[in-house]
Amino acid sequence: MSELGLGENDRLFILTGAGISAESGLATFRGSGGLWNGYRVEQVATPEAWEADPELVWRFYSMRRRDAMAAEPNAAHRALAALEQKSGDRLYLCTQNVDDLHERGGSQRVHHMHGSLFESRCVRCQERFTDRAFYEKAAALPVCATCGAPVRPHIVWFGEIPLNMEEIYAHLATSTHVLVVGTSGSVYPAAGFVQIANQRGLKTIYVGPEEPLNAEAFDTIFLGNATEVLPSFLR
Ligand code: BJW
Ligand code: ZN
Repeated sequence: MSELGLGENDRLFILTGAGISAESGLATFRGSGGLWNGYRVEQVATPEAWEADPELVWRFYSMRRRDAMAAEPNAAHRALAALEQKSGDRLYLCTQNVDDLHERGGSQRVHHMHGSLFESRCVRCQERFTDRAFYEKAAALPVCATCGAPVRPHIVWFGEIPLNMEEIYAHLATSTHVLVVGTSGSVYPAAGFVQIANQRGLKTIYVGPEEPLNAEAFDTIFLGNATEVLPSFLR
C-alpha cells in the first residue's frame, strides 16, 4: 500500500468498472467496441428492452457470459487480490462489473453492485439459478423449473436499484481512501461515490487511460492502463 500512503487505521474503498477487464479482452460499454450488433447498452440493459424482446436480451447476456468465461484475469485484478491479502477487512471491493475476473484473480470478497452474469432469477417466484450447468442448457430463453415463468439475468438494468446500496454507503462512510479504477463516471449512483467521498474529505484516486467524467472529484489521477499502474502503485 506504499504509494497509496495507507496507515494502520486507514480503510480503503475500491470501485472498479469495465476498464479493469479491458486488458483481459472484454469490451467496455462506451467508446470503441461499445456496440453489440448495432445496439447501445441502453437498448439491451433495461427492463423495457426485456419486456419488448426477452430473447434478444438473453442472447446478449449469453454472448457476454461466453466472452467472460473465455477471458482470464489480468495483473490489475491480481494486484487488488494481493492488496486484499495484506489488508484484510480494511479493504472493501465494490465492482460494477458482472464478470467474475476479480474472484478468479484471487479476491475473496467482492460486491457486484450491478449483479452477475452467472446468476439468474425467475421473474415471478424470484427463484435464483447459480448453477453454471444451467447456462449450458439455456442457450435460448430458459423458464423456471418451479413455476414456468421466464428466467431473467440477475443484472441491474437502467432504472433498477443497484444491489446492497446500504452496505456500500456504510463502507463509504467508514473509509479514509477511495480508489477508482477503469470506469467512465457516467453511470449513477456509482459515479457519485467519489463525489460523496470528496465532500467528506476522503483521499480520492483514479486510475485509467483517460479522465473520467467526474474527474473534478479526484485528488489524484493516474493516467494509464490498469495493468501498468496498479501492480507498481499497490506493491
Ligand atoms: C481502462 C482501460 C484500461 C479502458 N485500464 N481503464 C440522469 C442523471 C443522473 C442519473 C440518471 C439520469 N438518467 C438516468 C439516471 C440513472 C441511471 C444513469 O446513471 N444513467 C446515466 C446513463 C445518465 N442509473 C440507473 O438507472 C441505476 N439505477 C439507479 O439510479 O437507481 C436509482 C437509485 C438512486 C439512488 C441510489 C440508488 C439507486 C442503475 C444503473 C445500472 C447500470 N447497468 C449497466 C448494465 C448492466 C450490466 C451489464 O450488462 O454489464 O452496468 S450499464 C453499464 O454501465 C454497466 C456498467 O457497470 C456501467 C458503468 O460502465 P463503466 O464500467 O464505467 O464502463 P464504461 O465503458 O463507461 O467506461 C470504461 C472506462 O474504462 C473508460 O473510462 C476507459 O477510459 C477505461 N479504460 N481501458 C483502465 N486498460
Ligand atoms: Zn419461478
